[in-house]
Amino acid sequence: MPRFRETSLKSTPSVPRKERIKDPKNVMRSVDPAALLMLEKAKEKNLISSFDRFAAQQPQCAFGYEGICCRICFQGPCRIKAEVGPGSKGICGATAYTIVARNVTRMMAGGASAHSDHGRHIAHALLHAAEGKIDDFKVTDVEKLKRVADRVGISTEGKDANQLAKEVSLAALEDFGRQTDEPCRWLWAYITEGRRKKFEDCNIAPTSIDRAVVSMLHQTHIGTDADPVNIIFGGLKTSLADYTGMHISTDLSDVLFGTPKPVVTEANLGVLKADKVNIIVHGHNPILSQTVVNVAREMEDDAKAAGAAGIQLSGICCTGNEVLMRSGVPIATNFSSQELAIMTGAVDVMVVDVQCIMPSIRAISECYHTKIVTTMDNSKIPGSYHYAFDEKHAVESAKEIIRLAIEAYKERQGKECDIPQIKNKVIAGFSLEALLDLFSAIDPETPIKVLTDAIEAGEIAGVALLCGCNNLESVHDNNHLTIAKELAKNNVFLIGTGCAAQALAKAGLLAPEAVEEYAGEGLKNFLHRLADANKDKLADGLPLLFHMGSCVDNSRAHDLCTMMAEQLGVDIPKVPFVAAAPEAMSEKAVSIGGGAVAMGIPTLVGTMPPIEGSSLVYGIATQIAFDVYGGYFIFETDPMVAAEKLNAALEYRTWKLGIHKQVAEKYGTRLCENY
Ligand code: NFS
Ligand code: SF4
Repeated sequence: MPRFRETSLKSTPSVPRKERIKDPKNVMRSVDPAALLMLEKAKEKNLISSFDRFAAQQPQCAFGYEGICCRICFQGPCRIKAEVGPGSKGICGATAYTIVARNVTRMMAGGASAHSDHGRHIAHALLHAAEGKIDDFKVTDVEKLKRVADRVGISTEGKDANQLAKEVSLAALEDFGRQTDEPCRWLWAYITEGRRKKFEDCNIAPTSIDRAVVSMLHQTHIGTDADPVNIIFGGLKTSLADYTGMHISTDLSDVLFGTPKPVVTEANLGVLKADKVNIIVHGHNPILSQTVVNVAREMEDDAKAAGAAGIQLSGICCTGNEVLMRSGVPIATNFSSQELAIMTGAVDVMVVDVQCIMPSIRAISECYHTKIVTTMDNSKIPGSYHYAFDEKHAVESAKEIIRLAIEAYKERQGKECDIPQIKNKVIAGFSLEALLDLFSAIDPETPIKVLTDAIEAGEIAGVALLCGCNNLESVHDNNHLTIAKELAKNNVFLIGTGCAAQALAKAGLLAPEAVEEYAGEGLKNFLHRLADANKDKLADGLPLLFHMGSCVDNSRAHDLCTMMAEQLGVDIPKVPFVAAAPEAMSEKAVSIGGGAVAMGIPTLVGTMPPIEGSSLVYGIATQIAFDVYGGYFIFETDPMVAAEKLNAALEYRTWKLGIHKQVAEKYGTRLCENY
């Protein structure tokens, strides 16, 4: 018997709300040594960063923090002030559970919109490339294109790459705007039979992405839905629309720019070079960043002619992950420390696209020679340079941006840089294809069996996906590192995406040395076996955590989980697979989390989303979700306890899977379908 019942994980966080209020004077809230050095410098120079602003916001409004502030109509804001009496409801009579449910599902709709718009942009670029309307992009990975077409049910017979790409991108665009009642194709094609049935039964299969978002905004308008279960289930539909958009983004980015393969590179602010032209790409959309990377290679000589030793590219947030995965571009830092990168004084241009870009980078850049370049119509920052990045002139725009960086480099001459000499080796680039390729060195017939066998044999404890953001509610990167190390010690096979993977990369956990330092015996043996079988391909060894890409690439992790389910002959709620967003903060994280739970995955969130104001909604997220979908949220802000809960969830699932299999074998019956 495992130590925990699965139900005991669904409790309230071990740190009470009051104790989570932060020390307003402490701005040194990071465990990243490079970030800490920069925060010291910032103090000396009187520069303000998000760390100071976080402190200045304390104590934060408890109504907002708990999700019981409603601003959906302007009779409000209404706040739930009392247990009973007129103060227990908003002016319209909305109760805490309605208000909390509406607020959180609107966040899901925001997240689904962000991911999906990014996917739509890629689908358009692929369509226009296939139609020959743009010269700067083409189908790079024909094999991936065929795999995607096969998967979503488009025949590849007798079609050339462009014709197929056109059909695939049109099918993807249909998933955004279908008006009939079939579910989104990219969702249906990639999930288990059990999930398809579940989503149909619960009426949460989105028919199109845009419609799911619009329906959610309608459902949460004043005076529409007051039923928290119905609202949250509507939110889950939006989350599955988000999943669809993420999958389209990943698939079509791979088709356009190539499916990632293992790369060896570095991470943390030490990747900046004082004697080079430093360009940081920041945001999410690979269309821009990948073009900048490709063009920079051709413009090395221009940089040298200006007296620089070359061009140094590096990345922040998910656009950084995209170019890391495909081109081995080093990681400068992650979300919370983005301003600190500029404070090194070494960044010549920071070029940004969409999402997670702090408007404050512009004010910080003012203190240096750094130029901030915005590129998207829907994402501008007053006072920065705007180079409209239209896909018809992508290469020309990228060249102009690089020329601007070279000019800025010249301007920097004679000024001092403060680059912390801190960086770590990184092995990344593990698309699902790359991961399966590693496994196939041991079992070429059924590569995924290498992973599931090791779990069934008890060598490894299961799989954990570490994903999501930074959130200064926790000490920067601390939750990520603590949880990863604790899970590794307990022999959990680790995969990662987003700013979580960047935190671990900066700290050296994506280097082979980390396996020796942190992995438990079983995980160590497993990774050694895998490394030995792949010596010819990856002489550098294997990392402790396998970096699968940006946040939209959580779709790769979902596919891994689905393959495990199919190999084990069960649905996802039985698979020893957990997800964790230890420092989540964005609407996208809420959307991704909802999707993971609907898929049947225990999902830890290490920073509190605004739902504590309704014990009913809290219960839906932690208990009812489990009863209906088999997945559930674990809210836990103490990273040591969080790791314990994740380990327990894996232990319980592995144990139960074993029992169910034994029983089925003994009595010759079908495998029990209960969670
Ligand atoms: Ni994900 Fe990636 Fe980072 Fe959070 Fe922002 S960059 S899309 S939202 S902060 S992980
Ligand atoms: Fe207040 Fe109701 Fe308006 Fe919300 S929708 S602000 S609770 S009156």
